[in-house]
Order: sequence, then C-alpha cells, then structure tokens
Amino acid sequence: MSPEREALSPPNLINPTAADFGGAQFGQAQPQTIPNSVDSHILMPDDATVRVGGTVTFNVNGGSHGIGIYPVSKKRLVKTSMKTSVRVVRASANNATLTANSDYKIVDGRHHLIIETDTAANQPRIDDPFHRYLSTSGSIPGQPLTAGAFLTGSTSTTVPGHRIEIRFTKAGRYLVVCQNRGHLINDHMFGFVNVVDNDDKDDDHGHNDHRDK
Ligand SMILES: [Cu+2]
Repeated sequence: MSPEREALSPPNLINPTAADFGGAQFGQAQPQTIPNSVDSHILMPDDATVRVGGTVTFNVNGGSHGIGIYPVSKKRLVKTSMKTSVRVVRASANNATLTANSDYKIVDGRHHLIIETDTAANQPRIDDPFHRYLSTSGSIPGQPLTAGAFLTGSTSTTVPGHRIEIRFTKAGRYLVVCQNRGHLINDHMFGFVNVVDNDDKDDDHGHNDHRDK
C-alpha cells in the first residue's frame, strides 16, 4: 500500500448516528415497505457526516433514481423552504405529474439559488448543472435535449443494484437529491452530507459566487 493510500486511513465517519453512511441507502433498502412509493423514496440516513477525503457509497434501491449533489449553506433552511414551495405553491392545484413537471427554485439557508428545476419539457430531470458536484442521470451539455438514464436499483429479488461511490474533498454541507422530478418534488427524496475538517470550527464557508436571483 502506498503512503498516499495510508493517508486516507482515518475513519471516514465521525458521526456515530451515521455509522452506516459508508453504505448509504438511496431508496429504501430491500425489502421495501411499498416499492415505488413515497415510503421507499427516501435516503437512509438523510443527514450524515464524513471527514474531508472520506467517501460515501450510495446503494441504489428501487427503480428510476438518479443522484445529484450540490453544495449548500450550513444554515438549515433548505428542507423547510423546499417543502413549503412544493406544498403551498403547487400541490393543491395540480395532480402529481403536473406538480413534478412545473418549475421550482430551490434555495438554501442563505437564500442562494441552488437548483432551478425548470419545467419537465425543458429539463426532463432535476438537472441544473450550476455548482453541481455530481450528476448520474443528467443530459449532456451542448447536445440535443435527452433525458439522462436512471440508475439500476435493487429489487426484492435482485440485490444489490448500482453502487455509486463519491469522495468528498472539500469541507461543507451538500444537498443530495434524486434527479427524478416526481421523486424529489412530490416525495421529497433528498438528504444531506456534511463534510468536516479534522479541526472543524462549524463556520459556514459560504458560496459567494452563487447566482443572485
Ligand atoms: Cu428517486
């Protein structure tokens, strides 16, 4: 083993409540309570902490998921603002499909625009590339609009599904969303990864170059 590899040997995980985050479940683990439902469109855990340089492996469970990751403020208003915008602005007026097809702006605790979903006609996936850290199912910039393929998740008889491992090299808080519009907007399929320095002072590094609209 090289010295470089040995340098990564300290445990990735520092939050005891997230001890299994090295193998996070993207979609409820099998057997699912109700497959392809709001009950299975979850991340487990949905908020966890790793050290800088640590990895998270997402085990994909169930169908039609894609993983998008975006840096966000540490101020914890993302979940609230997102659920409010979904439920208050659209939910009562449209059926679920129309709701998911609409245009939403997802902002973080500093009121920075993190994701503009656009409409499904213009953006078949949750696919805003600005400041994105990872996308597994997006379209290809500059090429004709084609919805990116979803990942192959586990089923009740086929375990495991795809596994996506990602290494976080910069401290901060990251929003992890499902790129399936219905899963994110209707079912709130998202969670967070906190990436901390060894001497983390819990300050907010900020993201000063965000769009300001
Ligand atoms: Cu999904």
